[in-house]
Amino acid sequence: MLLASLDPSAADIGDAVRIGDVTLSRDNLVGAASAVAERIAGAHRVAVLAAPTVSTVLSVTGCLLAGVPVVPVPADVGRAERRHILADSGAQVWLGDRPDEDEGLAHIPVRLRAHSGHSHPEPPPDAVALVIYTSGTTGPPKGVQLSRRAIAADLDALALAWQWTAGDTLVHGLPLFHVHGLVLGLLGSLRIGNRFVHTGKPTPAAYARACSEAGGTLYFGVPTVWSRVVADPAAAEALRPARLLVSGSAPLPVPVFGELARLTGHSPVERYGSTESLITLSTRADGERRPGWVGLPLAGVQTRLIDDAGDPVPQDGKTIGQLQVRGPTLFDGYLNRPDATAEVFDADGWYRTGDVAVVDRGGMHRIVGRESVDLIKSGGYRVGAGEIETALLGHPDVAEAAVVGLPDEDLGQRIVAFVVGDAEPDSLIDYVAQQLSVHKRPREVRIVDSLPRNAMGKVLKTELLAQG
Ligand code: MLC
Ligand code: AMP
Repeated sequence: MLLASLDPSAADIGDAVRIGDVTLSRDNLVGAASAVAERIAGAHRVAVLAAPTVSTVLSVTGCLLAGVPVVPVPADVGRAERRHILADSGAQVWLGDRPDEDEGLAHIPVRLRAHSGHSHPEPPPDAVALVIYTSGTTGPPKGVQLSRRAIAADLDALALAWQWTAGDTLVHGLPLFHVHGLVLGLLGSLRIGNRFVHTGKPTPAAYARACSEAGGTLYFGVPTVWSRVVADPAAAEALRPARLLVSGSAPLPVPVFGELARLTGHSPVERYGSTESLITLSTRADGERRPGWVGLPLAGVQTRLIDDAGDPVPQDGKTIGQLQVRGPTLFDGYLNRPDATAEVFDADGWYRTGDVAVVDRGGMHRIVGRESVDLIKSGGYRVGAGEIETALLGHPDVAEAAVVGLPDEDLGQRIVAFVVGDAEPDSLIDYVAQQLSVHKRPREVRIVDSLPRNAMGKVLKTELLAQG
C-alpha cells in the first residue's frame, strides 16, 4: 500500500499531521480523506490548489486512496500558467480550495469533519499518482507523470539512507506542489508513519519552534532555507536536539554546510534529484557527509557519466560528464509530450538529467552544474528562462527579452531579465508574477538598448551572465 501508515490496522497517532493551526489524528485523516475518496472515485484527473493547508492534505490523500491522479497547482500560480496546467492536464474539478479565477471548472470542497469508513482497494502500482508540472528550458511547463511504484520505491530507498522511521517527527515548511515538500515530506510521512509538521513557511524561527514544541527530529529544507537558518544563530542552535537535517533541490553552499555543522552540531545530509527522477543520490545517516557532494546512488538506482560522444568518463573525482540515471524511481513520461519524453530517455531507459557531475572511486557524486544556462534554480524552484521570456514578450511595452540566473547568496540564482523596450521594471516584474507565478517573477529587470547577439541573431547569454 502506497500510504502504508493509513492501513486500518496501523495504530492511531493523535497528532499525525499538523498543518497551519490544525492537528489531525491518524483516524481523523483516514476518515476525512476516505470521504474525499468517495466523492471523487472514478475521476480522470483532479486539480488541487496546493497551499499548505489541511484541505490540500485531505485532497491529495483522498485522491491517492481512490486512485485518482492529482495535479498539484502552485499556490501562487498566475493566469497563463493556471490555464496551461488545466488545459494540458484535462483536470475535471478543483478539489479542496479553488483560486479566485477558477477557469470555469467545477469545484468539490473538502470538509475536515467529514468521515467515511469506506475503504478502497489499493490501485495498481503502475497507476499514475501525481502529474507535477515542471519547467524546461523553453516552452510552458510539462506534466511529469509519477507512478505509485516510483514514489514507493523512492521513499523506501530514502528511509534506508536516512534511517527514517515511524519514530521520527518530520518538519518542513516547503511548498506542497513539488516533489520536495509533497512527495518526500507529506507522502513520505504517510508511508513511513511518522508525525508530520508543516510550519506554513520555512522560516528559521518556525523550524526552531517545531524542535522545542513538536519534538522535530527530521528536517527538510532547500539551501536558501539553510542559509537563512545559519544567519539566525539562535534558531540554528535550537535545532541541536534534531536527528537529521536534510538539504536538497539545489546546491548547498559549502560555507552553509560548515556553519550548520558548527551551530546545530549536525553535518547536513545532502541529496540530489529531480521531478522526473525523484531523489536518486544522497549521503547517508550512517555514512560520510562531505561538503559540496551529494552522495551515493539510492538502493536500486544506477548512475553513469558520459562525455559528448556518449562514452563513459573516468570515475576519478575530477572528470566532468553528463549525469544519467536509471532505476525504479523514474517518471512515466511527460503528459501529452511523447516528443519531449523521447528526448530525455535513451533506448536502454537511461534518463538524461541535464546536470553535469563528477564521481569519485567510492561512488560519491558532486553536481558541477547544469548543461543549459536556460534552466534556472532560484530558491530551489526550477524556472525556465524561455517561459519568462515568452511571458515578457506578451507585454505590449517589451520589444526583446533575455532572462538569466545570476548568482545570489540567498536564492542560489536570482532571475534577472534584460529587456529592450519602454517599460517600467516593477510593472514587468508584477506582470510575470500575475501571468506565470509569483515565484517565477524576475527579481530584477534591466532595461537595455540592445541585447548582445551573435551573427545568427542568437542572444549571447554568457555576456549577460558576465554582467553579474
Ligand atoms: C513579492 N511578493 C510578491 C511580489 N513581490 N507577490 C506578488 N507580486 C510581486 N511582484 C510576495 C510574495 O507573494 C510573498 O508573499 C513574499 O513576497 C515573499 O515571496 P518570495 O520573495 O518569493 O519568497 P522568499 O522568501 O524569497 O522564498 C524563499 C523560499 C522559497 C525558500 C521560502 O523560495 C521556497 O519555498 N522555495 C522552495 C522551492 C521548492 O520546494 N523546490 C523544490 C522543487 S522539487 P507572502 O505574503 O506569501 O510571504 C525538487 C526535487 C528535489 O527540486 O530535488 O527536491
Ligand atoms: P526539480 O525538477 O525542480 O526537482 O529540479 C531538478 C534539478 O534541481 C536538478 O536537475 C538539479 O539541477 C537541481 N538539484 C536538485 N538537487 C540538487 C543538489 N543537491 N545539488 C545540486 N543541484 C540539485
